[in-house]
Amino acid sequence: MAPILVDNSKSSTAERETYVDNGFVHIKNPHLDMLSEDILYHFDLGTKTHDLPSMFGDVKFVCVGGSPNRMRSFALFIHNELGLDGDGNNIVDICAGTDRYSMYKVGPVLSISHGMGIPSISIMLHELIKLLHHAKCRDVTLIRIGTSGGIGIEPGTVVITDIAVDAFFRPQFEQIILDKVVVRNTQLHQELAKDLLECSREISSFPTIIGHTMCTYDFYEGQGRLDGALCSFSKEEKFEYLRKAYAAGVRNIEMESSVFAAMCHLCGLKAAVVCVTLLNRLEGDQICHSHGVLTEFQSRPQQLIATYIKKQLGVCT
Ligand code: R2B
Ligand code: URA
Repeated sequence: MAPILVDNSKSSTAERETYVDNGFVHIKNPHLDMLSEDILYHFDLGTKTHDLPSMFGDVKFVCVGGSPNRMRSFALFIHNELGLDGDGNNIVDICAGTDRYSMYKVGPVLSISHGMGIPSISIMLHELIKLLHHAKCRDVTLIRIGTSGGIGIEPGTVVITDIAVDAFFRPQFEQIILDKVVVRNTQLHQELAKDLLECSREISSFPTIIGHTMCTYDFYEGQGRLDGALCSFSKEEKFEYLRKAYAAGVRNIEMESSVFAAMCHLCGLKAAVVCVTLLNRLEGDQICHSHGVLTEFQSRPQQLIATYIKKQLGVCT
């Protein structure tokens, strides 16, 4: 049976079931209305067991990233940057009852880990978007801060994604739903991307650019690496592919941006993807920097987002 293709990538309303109105996240999934309780299983939270509006109602920024440790560090960092009371050591993992994701709340900022790859971040986003709805959050901005491989740019460069593209450089994400391939738009919020680039001008210690981000299903063969356990292509084919990606406007490669962009776009959420590049893929495949260099690189998107959040909240630096 050939799969049925449903192309919703050009229409913003074709399947919009969740939308932002008056700043609130509305969910129109009729099946959810039938539930007497909504259990956000992978967060270990629920509408009956937790008072979600009082726990999360004041959230304005949700920052997500792959690693639980990195998102804890970000929570501590933003705590200091916002000048909140205490030394931050009492910040607890709200999802401590599960080891699927970690979640920290620091004032109006939520910091959540999403693991690696499209399936992992997609599950997290379903539960996060329902959480924002149940908690009656208003005017929320979502930002993915992560790592990536650069193409033709200096390692350590921060790339703000304008649009996420797939492995064929198409600005779309294909979600398989029942027996259909549903094509979704991966456009990110252009004004937010520009505002973030503007913010980066205030931090002179590292380069920041806007570019397309390619999202893949794999780190090795899927990103044209020669150093996986398997490799079914030549060095020449690898470079031809990466050069084509560069010519198509791709400046970095990672593994979550397409579904993140598609889900946020469909739900009308203001969203950005900001990733540091750990290497230049035209120069190699292995990540050989010292732990210290990698830690400093990974702090760069955090510094940029902290600057942006402080500006939005009117916190003086
Ligand atoms: C960036 O880094 C991870 C792979 O090392 C993956 O989660 C991603 O998008
Ligand atoms: N993350 C990726 O997905 N690819 C890289 O090359 C580096 C980090």
